[in-house]
Amino acid sequence: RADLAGWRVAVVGAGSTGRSAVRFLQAAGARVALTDSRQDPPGLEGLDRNEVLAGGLSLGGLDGDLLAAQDLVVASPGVPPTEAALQRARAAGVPVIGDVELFGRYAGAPVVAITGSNGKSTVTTLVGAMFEAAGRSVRVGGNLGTPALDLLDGAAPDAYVLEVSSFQAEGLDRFRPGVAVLLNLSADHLDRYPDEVAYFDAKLALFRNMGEGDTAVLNADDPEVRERAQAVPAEVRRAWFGAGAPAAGGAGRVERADGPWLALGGPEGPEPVLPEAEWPLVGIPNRQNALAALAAGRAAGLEPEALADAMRGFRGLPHRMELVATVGGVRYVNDSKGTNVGAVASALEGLPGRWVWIAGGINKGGDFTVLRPLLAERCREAVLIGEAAGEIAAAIDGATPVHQAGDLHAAVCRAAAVAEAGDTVVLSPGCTSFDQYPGFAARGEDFRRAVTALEENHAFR
Ligand code: UMA
Ligand code: ADP
Repeated sequence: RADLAGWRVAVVGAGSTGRSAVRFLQAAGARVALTDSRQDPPGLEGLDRNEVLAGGLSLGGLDGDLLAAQDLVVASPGVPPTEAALQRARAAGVPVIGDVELFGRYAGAPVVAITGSNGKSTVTTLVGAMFEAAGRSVRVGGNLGTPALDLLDGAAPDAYVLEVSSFQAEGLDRFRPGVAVLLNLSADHLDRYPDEVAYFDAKLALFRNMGEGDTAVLNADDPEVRERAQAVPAEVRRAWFGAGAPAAGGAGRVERADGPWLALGGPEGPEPVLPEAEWPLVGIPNRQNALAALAAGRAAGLEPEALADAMRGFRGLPHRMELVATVGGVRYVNDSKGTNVGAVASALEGLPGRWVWIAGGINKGGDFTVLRPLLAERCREAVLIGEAAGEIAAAIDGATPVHQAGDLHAAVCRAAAVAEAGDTVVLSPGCTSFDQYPGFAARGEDFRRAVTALEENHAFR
């Protein structure tokens, strides 16, 4: 990091990424500046303000003049590259990069990077667990939560596992992961990108600098991924995963006398790793996640026994198809992290029987009309909350009964009233939570509270 000493570097955005970048750059001896659209962003207490001020602290608007006077700009993922202040910096010849790019320049160990529209956090966590099961030291983070630069603290581990969002991939320049996973591609973030293609292109940037000796782990069952994989450089080894028999180097399924197994594709054919019945998570999307992790773990050089151990012990993440409780014969499932239409579709498809679907929040440009056939077939009622309630109601009108509720607690009460024994009530909002909550986790916890209240009421009766 010595090469950063004395550099003038501005960090754009004072969220968790920005703060991690400031800490990293200060430790490297750079002269750091910080700018944020907000007048008083929370969380600046943890930073050495005097040091920050060494380069300048500019709040209440992104400061293009400040950025144009730097040697380097590190932009937070939430700041679109089209932002005028960033364009100003670029026009002045100042390189603008993201935190994952900076991380990659100083990461002293191989990186497994995971991207895609849905399932990233799940796969990232599982691949991390695979390294641990193999007795390797590993640091796991990125979009998942711990900013990439914070993973560089202390001695280098054996490997890094990083969830990379499309926003983070946009800030890449030379970043070259040894193994990179493309889980799936479906529409998301259309509030930031002009169209689906631009969003897909952003994700593909993760693979741009990969070459000989690297592995791209790709979803064979996703037509969009198959098509777009042509953009991955030809020298990169392809490890395909899917529900069929595994290709050499990839992952898939084989039928054995005792049932289906998750398997690796070995040089002499399929190598069964784990009986599917021993994989703890439910649903086809989660099985895809298991297969992707299996192929990635193998590509990273981990032994099949360790891969099997990690899969067997995996409990999934909260707020992703999490069974909260069963009350009066009705199952309540928290899928608060389902924030785009693709995630909702896979969540609803995978639920047995009939369900009451709770959705809404802020729509990121998702097209809810595609859910109509599925809703018509199996939805008892759609209970809608938040800013997008009216818009979603209009999109699904006639396909299923619709009820607009004020907030999540009212929505859970309404759902409980219309659900019948054997049904599932599922919060899979297809929207962000920012109109009513600080994030998806707070929304999911509120759902849990509402269900717990319901449970107590039920017990009382
Ligand atoms: N800001 C500006 N101007 C802007 C936009 C933002 O000044 O135009 C400022 C805000 O005032 C705020 C700061 O930037 O002070 C927020 O930065 P940020 O939005 O980049 O968010 P971080 O707190 O740095 O968190 C980011 C990721 N957030 C986004 O990409 C929006 C986190 O993913 C990630 O966990 C974290 O970095 C660590 O890597 C969250 C997310 O929602 C979970 N990701 C999206 C998703 O998963 O769909 C991509
Ligand atoms: P991400 O980090 O990409 O947002 P998560 O692992 O947090 O992914 O899962 C987010 C949501 O996406 C979950 O709530 C679940 O409903 C859905 N999901 C998970 N895995 C998949 C998959 N492989 N395909 C489609 N949807 C998925």
